[in-house]
Amino acid sequence: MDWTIAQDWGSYSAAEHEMWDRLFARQTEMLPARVVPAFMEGLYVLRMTKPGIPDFDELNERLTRATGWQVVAVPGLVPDEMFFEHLANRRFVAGRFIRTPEQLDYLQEPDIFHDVFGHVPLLVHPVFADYMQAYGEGGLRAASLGMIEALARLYWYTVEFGLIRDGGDLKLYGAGIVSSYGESVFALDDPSPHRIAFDLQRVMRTCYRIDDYQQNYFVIDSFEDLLRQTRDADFGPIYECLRGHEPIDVGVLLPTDNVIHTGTQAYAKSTLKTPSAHWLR
Ligand code: HBI
Ligand code: FE
Repeated sequence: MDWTIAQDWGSYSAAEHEMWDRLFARQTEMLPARVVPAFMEGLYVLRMTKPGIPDFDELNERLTRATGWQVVAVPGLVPDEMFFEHLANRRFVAGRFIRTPEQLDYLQEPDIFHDVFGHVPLLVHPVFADYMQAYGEGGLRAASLGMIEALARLYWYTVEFGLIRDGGDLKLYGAGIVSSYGESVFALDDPSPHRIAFDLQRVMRTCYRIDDYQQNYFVIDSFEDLLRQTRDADFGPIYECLRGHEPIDVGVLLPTDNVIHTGTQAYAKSTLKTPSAHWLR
């Protein structure tokens, strides 16, 4: 049981295709100036500009030719080790359902727009494709060492909510950001969040929120640098060091941080929820 199901593309309704087109138009109208160029290149290579929900069979013909990756449909979140197993074999698991109009701006569970529009275009980029597979392999090792939480933070602050330098600018690349209209603006323009240069151990110790915009964003220099820092790292000593340290709360800056922007945290303070335990990981 690998948790995969048929996408059954023929069963999507006109309303579901229209929802995809509505989300796609809203994002592609605002992303070109904000998102890392490799993302837009991936959209074109995969012909994702075609109207309607992408048919995974068509998508995979191009994606597999580009980097050996394929998208497989799953019913929802799959168990961590199964998730890592798929990534380690260049299979990206994607929900096949699409959000309803009421969920336009936020839903807790990743839908096909988050998974396919957000995550898949960068899988065309050879170095990012290598990073995602290395992440899967690292996840399987972490699972055997009881360090999944540290790996999940790395995923969260790179694959889901990462920023990247592009010349003198900061650009978006995290899927959780690029699939969200509001956060695509907030992550770059809002003075509230901290923007901190990526540091592997710092990220693996840093808690994150799943219920609202991030209070911290971490900035990589390039996908090459991210891959170099992770694939070749010896995680043994890193895990030993992590075991000896408390997690770092969201919104906190350390004296050792290379801070790119010191956030006001005004947004987080203004939307102060009583973050229950499951919202901080
Ligand atoms: N399952 N379908 C799906 N999609 C994800 O992004 C996902 C998952 N399971 C676990 C998971 N992500 C993260 O917790 C990993 O970082 C462990
Ligand atoms: Fe995701």
